[in-house]
Amino acid sequence: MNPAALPGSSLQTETPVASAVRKGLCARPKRLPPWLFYDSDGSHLFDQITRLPEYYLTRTERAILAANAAGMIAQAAGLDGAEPARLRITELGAGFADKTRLLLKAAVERQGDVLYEPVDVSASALEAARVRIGREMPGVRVAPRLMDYTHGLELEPAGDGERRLVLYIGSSIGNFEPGPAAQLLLGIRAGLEPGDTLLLGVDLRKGESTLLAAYDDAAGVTARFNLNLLARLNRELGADFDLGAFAHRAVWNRSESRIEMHLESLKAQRVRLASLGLEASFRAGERIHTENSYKYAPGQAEAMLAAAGFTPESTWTDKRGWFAVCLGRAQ
Ligand code: AVI
Repeated sequence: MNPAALPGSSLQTETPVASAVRKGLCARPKRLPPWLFYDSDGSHLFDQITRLPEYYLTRTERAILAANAAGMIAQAAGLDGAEPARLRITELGAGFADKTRLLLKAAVERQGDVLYEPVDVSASALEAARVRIGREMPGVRVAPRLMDYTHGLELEPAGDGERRLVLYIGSSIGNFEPGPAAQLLLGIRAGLEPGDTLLLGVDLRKGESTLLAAYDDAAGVTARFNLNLLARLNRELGADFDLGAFAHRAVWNRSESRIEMHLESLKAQRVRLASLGLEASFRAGERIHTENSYKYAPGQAEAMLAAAGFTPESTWTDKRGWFAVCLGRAQ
């Protein structure tokens, strides 16, 4: 049996982590969802990834925002022919990175102050964002919203004379398969009023060697990030994964236009997950698929916005055309 149910297993009180792992390790091929990366160690490793020389995404998007933040804010506030409105800014994911700050600063410069609503499932991430932004950015009032935005956005409408600008930056949309990505955008649109806007950051297709280096860096940080997933299962589910017996693999899947991350078993082995009452067996060379990161063609993000009920108004990109930030207005 692979994985085998061991005596004493109980499905009754399973946490989301436990049930995702049970489902993923019973699937063929085996897979684990990428949200499992982000425990405390994984979040720190991701933070290190964003500063790696090979990981061009964060610094390219930041440069686009730095050059265009004032224009983005002005456009979101009302270059669509309507009276310019005050903006409130809602961010999907609790960002306190300097990318978000660039937009908050531009909004404060334009309208004196701004209400900032970070949306996240993690209360501690929201609290950290509230404390840091509140302390470091006078003029920004932080109103955290504890919510899983992948199941839709339930927000009070913006006030009179106000419009909401939703930020979904960092190419986070790229970690969703096309169907769920389209559903996610529809869910965001459903939570907005006509005239509100969505600023979407997407990573664009580029040469294979650049892509592979970004997901398999020389210092091995991305490998540690991927392997931390198994370490997390050891910590949280009483598993006995031998981290030395699995290797990080990054693959460019050209036909699907995505980087895939896998964990490859270096030998035939059995792994016990005590709190799941499961034993998983692996063949030598067998992989667990842990992440997809889609890379979009120029114009594709605008088409995705249009399909979800947004009018794509502007796209900002860098000189090399590596990353795009698109503004769509809710119809
Ligand atoms: C969060 N997300 C956009 C990252 C990406 O590039 O797909 C996650 C990541 N995985 C490996 N490196 C970074």
